[in-house]
Amino acid sequence: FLRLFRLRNLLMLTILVILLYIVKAFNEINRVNSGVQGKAAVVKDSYPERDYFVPTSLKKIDWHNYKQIEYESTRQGIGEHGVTAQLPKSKAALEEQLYSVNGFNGALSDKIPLNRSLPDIRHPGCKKKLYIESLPTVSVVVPFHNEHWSTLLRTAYSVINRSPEFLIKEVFLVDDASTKEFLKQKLEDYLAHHLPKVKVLRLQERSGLIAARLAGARVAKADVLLFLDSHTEASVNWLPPLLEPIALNYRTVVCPFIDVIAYDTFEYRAQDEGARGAFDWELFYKRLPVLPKDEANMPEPFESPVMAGGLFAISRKFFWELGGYDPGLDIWGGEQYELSFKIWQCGGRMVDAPCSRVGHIYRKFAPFPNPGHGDFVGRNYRRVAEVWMDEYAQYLYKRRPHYLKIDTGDISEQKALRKKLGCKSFRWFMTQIAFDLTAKYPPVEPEPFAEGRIRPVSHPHLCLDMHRGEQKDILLIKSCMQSASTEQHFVLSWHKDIRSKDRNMCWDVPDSTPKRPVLFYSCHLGGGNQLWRYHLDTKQLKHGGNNNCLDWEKATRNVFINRCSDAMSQQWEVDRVDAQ
Ligand code: UD2
Ligand code: MN
Repeated sequence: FLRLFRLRNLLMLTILVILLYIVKAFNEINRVNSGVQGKAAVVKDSYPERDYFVPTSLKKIDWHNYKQIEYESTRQGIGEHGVTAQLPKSKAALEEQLYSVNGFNGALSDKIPLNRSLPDIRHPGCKKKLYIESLPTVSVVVPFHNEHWSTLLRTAYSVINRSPEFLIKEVFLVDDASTKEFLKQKLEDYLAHHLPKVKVLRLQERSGLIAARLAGARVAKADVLLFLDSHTEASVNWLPPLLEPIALNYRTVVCPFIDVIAYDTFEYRAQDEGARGAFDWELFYKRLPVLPKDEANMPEPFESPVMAGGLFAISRKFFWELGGYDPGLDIWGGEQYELSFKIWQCGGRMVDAPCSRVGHIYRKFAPFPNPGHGDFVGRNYRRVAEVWMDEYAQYLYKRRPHYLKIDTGDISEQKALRKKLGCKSFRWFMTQIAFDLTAKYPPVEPEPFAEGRIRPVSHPHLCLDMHRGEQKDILLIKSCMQSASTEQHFVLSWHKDIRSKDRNMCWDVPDSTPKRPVLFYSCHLGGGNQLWRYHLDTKQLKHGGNNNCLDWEKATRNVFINRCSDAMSQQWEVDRVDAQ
């Protein structure tokens, strides 16, 4: 009996040990990474049980790559640490030439190392922030059309050098039919030698950035798609802050803070310390102040209504659930709104991660020729408006009536998708998510307070005149034209600025010393130098919060600001004034 008992015990013990081993091995496979820098990690390729990533551990670890940080701190040379750089005068001709084809200083870029160091300008709280040790893998997708060689490669280097190796499954540079010979001939070869993880996909014909991103996304295999522009630089520990919110909820989309790489000096600096992405009713991208509750919570991720467009991470699963981008969007523009509206209206959410910072070269001008596709931006906007914006589309059309004549092409699939996913209304988006937008950008602008010609009470045959009204032009006084022509037609808008009728140029007083002129600058809606008030009783045009009024001198016909007084030369008549 004793022998039997022992045998049974032994058997059970053996089974137990075997079972323990199986569980341990299973756990090992499931571990997405060891989390510790440098240690080999097991990365799972597919998730048969679920088709999106679910973390296997919520333990938080320090993801900083201190070896890389230490190495970068020792680097010296032109453009290192993101300080302002410049070329010697002797290179002016080359500089000019590469400027005109790129819209930025390509010649200077060529002199700055491809793996240059960057300053750590993150919120101090980021330096100690921990992220879960189990993070999803990433496919980076970078569309490019005739990108300058060194800025394109610097994008790739920054991704490879500043990311944990085992999280980057692949990097795709998607060539949107570039015509530069160097890009066509040498890119694959260079990458194979220097950055083997980085692959090139080529589109047969110029199709635009949306088609290029879609092409990359279609072949991507990692859990998360991460899109970048082709002239960006990822900065210290940028990846974990983008991935953690997605690991915790696959329907969360995450954008990094976008820093500025100066197009002329390649200086790396912040554009601001965060903002909520928004738009005006011509669909220009705008930035609204961070909400106080989010400000108090920095540097935690905060919700943002729309993305800037080029730089974001999204789970592959959620991207395709949303149908990717509308493939009918052509070349450039509008896709940032389409995806943002879809994300919010169809059950996702979007956050900005302050601890993830990526630099971007904002070009001085876009150097690409229109590939003969007509007004593709207008058509894209109209597609987005028709499918997603419901009754709010009219506010766009009111400002851009010609959009109503643009043929959108077939949008039935987009509409069917919206129905299939049971997406919420645009009104819901405007009131629940972008609730702070309409105060600054009202769909229907209040009528201007006053409008028309502005003339001295004492000399009604003279009119204020903007001449061409270009940046930094001076406000003049001239003989009045018969009917108010655009040069003499001013709008005292509800923004409390005085502007040209249709050109968005505003009276601005950069120097408020008496006798200094009034200049024209693009309207910034920020008050300050552009703040004016018309006093119905005294007929004065009073500037800003100071005690300056608009004045002029008959002898010289100069118009300027001056200390407010009861001088006749400070009294002005406006054609039409809303007396209320
Ligand atoms: C912004 C976005 C950009 C995109 C665009 C609206 C940022 C920093 N940038 O304009 O990503 O959302 O708004 O559509 O948020 N490209 C092509 N084919 C083309 C044109 C461009 O592949 O026909 C590439 C280009 O090389 C770049 C990317 O698409 O990598 C974006 O173009 P951009 O840099 O001219 O756009 P940007 O930054 O002015
Ligand atoms: Mn760009």
